[in-house]
Amino acid sequence: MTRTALVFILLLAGISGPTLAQSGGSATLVVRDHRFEPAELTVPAGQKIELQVTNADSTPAEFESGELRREKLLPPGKTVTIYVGPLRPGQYEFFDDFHPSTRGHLVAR
Ligand SMILES: [Cu+2]
Repeated sequence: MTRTALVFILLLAGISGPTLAQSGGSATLVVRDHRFEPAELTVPAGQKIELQVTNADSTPAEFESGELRREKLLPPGKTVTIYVGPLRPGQYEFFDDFHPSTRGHLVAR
């Protein structure tokens, strides 16, 4: 291994460490035009997730999920924090209880 390659690997390790730590444990979700953005949200399994959910619509929404056992009002224009997990690997459906066709899911892996 050349010295340059070693430096590159150390650099990569240094970059990926903090980036993983940052994305692990938190995620953001937006309700806009009665759709979840993104409709599929990947989060790390096995740890508590801080979900920041913003309702960008001018009408109230309600984040609800039987699988995640959460129900939280999302006033128009507000951001609400919802804690979920630690989750086993898998898919977890959620929807807007005021607009049940507004659906999405978390993928824990
Ligand atoms: Cu409800």
